[in-house]
Amino acid sequence: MTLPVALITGLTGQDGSYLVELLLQKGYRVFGLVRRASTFNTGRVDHLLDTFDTNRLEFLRGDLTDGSSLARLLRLIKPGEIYHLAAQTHVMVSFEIPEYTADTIVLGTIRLLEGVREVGIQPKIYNACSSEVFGNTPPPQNEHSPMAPRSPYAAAKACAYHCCRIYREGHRMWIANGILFNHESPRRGETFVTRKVTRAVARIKLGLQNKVMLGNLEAHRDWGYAPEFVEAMWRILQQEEPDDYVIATGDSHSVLEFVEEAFGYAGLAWRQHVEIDARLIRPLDVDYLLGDSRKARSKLRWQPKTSFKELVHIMVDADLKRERILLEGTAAHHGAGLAHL
Ligand code: NDP
Ligand code: GDR
Repeated sequence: MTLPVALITGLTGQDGSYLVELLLQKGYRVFGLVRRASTFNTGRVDHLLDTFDTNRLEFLRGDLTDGSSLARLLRLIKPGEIYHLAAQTHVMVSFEIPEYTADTIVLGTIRLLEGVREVGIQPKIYNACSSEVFGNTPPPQNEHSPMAPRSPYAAAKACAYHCCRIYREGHRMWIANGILFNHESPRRGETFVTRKVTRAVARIKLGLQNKVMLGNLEAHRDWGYAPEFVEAMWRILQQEEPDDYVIATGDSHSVLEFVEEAFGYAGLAWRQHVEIDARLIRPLDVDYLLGDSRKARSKLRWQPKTSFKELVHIMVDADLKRERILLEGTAAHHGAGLAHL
């Protein structure tokens, strides 16, 4: 029996790591695009290498900035489904490296789509769009809300979204945009605000640091749980016809509320540990995101399960566990000096 074949760009990222687990569970053969880095960058998926034989999961070297590598991979594996997740994903960083951000998001997407055309395959393609494209369009935001990007990242995501629609309509390709609102997990990158806070809470609780510097505490985000959001990506590609979907919880909280919940859960007083650093405040920020995902709920039969509080607790618990393990490792290396911790 031939297994369905999927290609994931961005497999080493937060979403890619949960998606590959889901696809392997569902019986897919999965290929992951992995870029070259000077240090190991497969930490989020290394656990899978032991679990699955190499016929089910394979990493292939490539880069969104290198169209020839994308075309070569497509020719080699001829995937039936492509989950295009790779990107420069940090909004604040996009103000500092706008060209690279646009190169990965806009040109990277075009290179991938052109590669598909050149190789002559007809896969179903998922493109990772973002709620950032809505900017300060009043909440709740859905598939019909105007896009008003407020960062180079968001502008690039809006452009890639339109490119995907143009290829869908113009070249009759099967491409769907998932307009996902923020989704978090213990695997979230450490420089995004939720993980920055939960990691700091754990380290403060264990006496490893005392302060955390933050920027805008007033911004509101609709935060969901990443494993549930990758399930929506898969459901989008199981539809007969390609379409665009907002994926969100419909519950919005401020950064300050996240901080209060995380510190409170660990029994800490946030005011004693949080300081505002003006350098972390963005030239432009998105004030209030709250998604209306009724279309996905009815057409995809998808719905989120994890509440805001549960999400915060999952992340704090995971960081406490991780920091304790790291601490024990340090104690083992450095001997008795740290044993009292
Ligand atoms: P991450 O930042 O965790 O992962 C990004 C992935 O892209 C990593 O695998 C990274 O590789 C890879 N990547 C970056 N640059 C390149 C490149 N030049 N060539 C090849 N690969 C590259 O992002 P998430 O998992 O959180 O997000 C997945 C996608 O969904 C992204 O497109 C993001 O913009 C979008 N999105 C995310 C949301 C969220 O809340 N998480 C919400 C809405 C949209 P490496 O591991 O080597 O760094
Ligand atoms: P976002 O996530 O920009 O929504 O993009 P991030 O966690 O970076 O910021 C959320 C809000 O928190 C405020 N903030 C801080 N942010 C960071 N990173 N660091 C801080 O110290 C800090 N202090 C306050 C920000 O100003 C902002 O208002 C994420 C990414 O995953 C994108 O790729 C994705 O498209 C969107 O979510 C949906």
